[in-house]
Amino acid sequence: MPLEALIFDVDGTLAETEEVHRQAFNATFAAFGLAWHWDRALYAVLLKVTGGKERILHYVAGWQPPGGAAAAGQVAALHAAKTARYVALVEDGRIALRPGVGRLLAEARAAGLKLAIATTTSRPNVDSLIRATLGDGASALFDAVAAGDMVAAKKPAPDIYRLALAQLGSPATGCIAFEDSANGVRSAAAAGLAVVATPGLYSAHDDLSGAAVCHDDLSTVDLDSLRRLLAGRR
Ligand code: XBP
Ligand code: MG
Repeated sequence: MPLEALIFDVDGTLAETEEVHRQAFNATFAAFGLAWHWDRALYAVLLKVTGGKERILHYVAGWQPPGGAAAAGQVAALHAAKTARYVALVEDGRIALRPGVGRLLAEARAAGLKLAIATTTSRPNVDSLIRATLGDGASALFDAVAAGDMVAAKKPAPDIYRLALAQLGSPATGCIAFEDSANGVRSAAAAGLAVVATPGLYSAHDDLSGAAVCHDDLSTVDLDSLRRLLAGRR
């Protein structure tokens, strides 16, 4: 099966976004009068639960912070406010693509490959990141965007990758996924995809053994190496 498409995770893979997510969560908690603060060490633990709403509910259940019960009842409003803050921070230009990402996207498009996104994060976050890092109209680079609540079960479940594959109309055997985290690698691998892993700030110690290959970043990854990787799976 020839290489047809590249499917990218967003947070930690396209860009190091989690510090901006963390900042947006904390600012939102303060705006809602919640005396909560997620420092880096706590956030590393909470990140094991994917999805912002799910992460807030996990924190309330496990840490029982003040005001937790009431906050859980308005988690959708809390999360919508967090998304708005995150988008504003991204539009401020706080985030750059990780090394090699922009070049690999351009090479793939030039070679006629399809591009897709498969992420746990919310769609407005994806759109703002693509616009801020790749320019206005860059969403058109992607043939498929599977994001956030478009599936019921988030990573590590395979659903979001299955949705991206369905949107692409491509078989898993013709695609390669790019992921930074254990949850992401498990999700993509469970959907039958070969995975290229690039651990980031919050996933440096994750178990990425389900990936076909692991690189510090994507700066050394080119289409020839990806085609060899896919051929080697058969
Ligand atoms: C990472 C996540 C997301 C973000 C926050 O997803 O787990 O939940 O931390 O985004 P991925 P939301 O690596 O799959 O992109 O608050 O919008 O969920
Ligand atoms: Mg990720």
